[in-house]
Amino acid sequence: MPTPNYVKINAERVWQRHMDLAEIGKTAGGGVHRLALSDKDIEAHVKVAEWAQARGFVVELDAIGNMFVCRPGSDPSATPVASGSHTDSQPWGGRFDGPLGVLTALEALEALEDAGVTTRRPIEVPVWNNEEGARFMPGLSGSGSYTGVMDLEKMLDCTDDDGITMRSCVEKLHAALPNVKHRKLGQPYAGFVEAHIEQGTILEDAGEIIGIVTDIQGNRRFDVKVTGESAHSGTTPRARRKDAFVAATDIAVALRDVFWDEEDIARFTIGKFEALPGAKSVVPGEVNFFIDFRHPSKPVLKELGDQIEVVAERHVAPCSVAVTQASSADPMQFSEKVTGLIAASAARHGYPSRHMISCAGHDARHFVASCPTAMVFIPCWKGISHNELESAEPDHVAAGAQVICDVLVDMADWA
Ligand code: HGY
Ligand code: MN
Ligand code: MN
Repeated sequence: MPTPNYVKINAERVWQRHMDLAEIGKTAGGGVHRLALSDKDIEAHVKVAEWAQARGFVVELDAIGNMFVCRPGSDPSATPVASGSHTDSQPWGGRFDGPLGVLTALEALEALEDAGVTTRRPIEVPVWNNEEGARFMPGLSGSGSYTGVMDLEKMLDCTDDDGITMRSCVEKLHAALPNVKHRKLGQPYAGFVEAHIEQGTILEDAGEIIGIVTDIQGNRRFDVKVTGESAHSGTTPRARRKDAFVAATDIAVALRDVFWDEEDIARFTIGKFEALPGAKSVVPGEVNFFIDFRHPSKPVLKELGDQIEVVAERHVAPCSVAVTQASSADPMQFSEKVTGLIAASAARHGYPSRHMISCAGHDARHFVASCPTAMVFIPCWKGISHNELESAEPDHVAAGAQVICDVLVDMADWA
């Protein structure tokens, strides 16, 4: 069995790429504000495309605004393997959530190019559109449309809070890269691997460098609308009020108790809460809030998620409530064919590692059904993410890039 063509990545280059990309949409707090296909996110796509084209890699775009960096293999008829992630961020996000998966994979291609190594299969680096869902709900719609899990036209018709459609933003991306070829959705992959910061503290607490990600927990997300009656805050007695804020907060407190578990596995979050009309002397007549519920167990997702509407109805009088499920995704198990390669690479380089599940959602989930897929985690500072303070160590970024490079070399040689 010939020894695979493992090559050494360039640690300085991959770190500098992160710092350079972080300048695009940089916030005063040292994070990034780069919502999906905003001008800054489009600028980030153009920057990655420039880096790729400077190395002679082909860059392509598809109809949902995914971008692909492609490096040919010796067998052009072979199904490509891929590693990638996203450049869009949360409103006040960090420099590594997303870019780590794009830039470690780009580094792998550059290291192969530097070493003059040709793999059998072509290798692609996808930059998935709208992973975060911070601007356009649902998130993961780039990889979701690509794999057919989500409907392309429906995702293109999604609008942000200002009524701007995803479709118009994709058109702006295409216009920003006029010489880039378009390709149809759904190019199959023979294998997919994604590097990401852990967004938790397990690796950092254990002093380990590589997370061999075996599963992604599931989620259920809900829009909750509480309807009462706007009224004068000075003249309206409590007995006559239909105060949507009081009802919504009663529901929220009751739900917090329902979702509280001793083992602290359930993740129940109300991250967006809006009282309308939002005037200081008006009893709120409407409250809208968003629930993000996550759990590794499918039965628990069903049992607890189904409680939301029941509990809301129980606590809402004299107002009314509408609970709508915005999205859901089952827990997913990754392939041992790929986790085995990750573990072997970590051992080869002496990176302390562990098998673990992902509590965050990632584009990789969409490839589990169609090809061997897994993820590589590296630690991030105090597990902080979706926060401008998010940070990672250069050595850990380099280790992630080296493992991604090894795994791509292995997968690209699969028969
Ligand atoms: O929310 C998530 O799990 C991902 O970071 N977008
Ligand atoms: Mn992410
Ligand atoms: Mn994220």
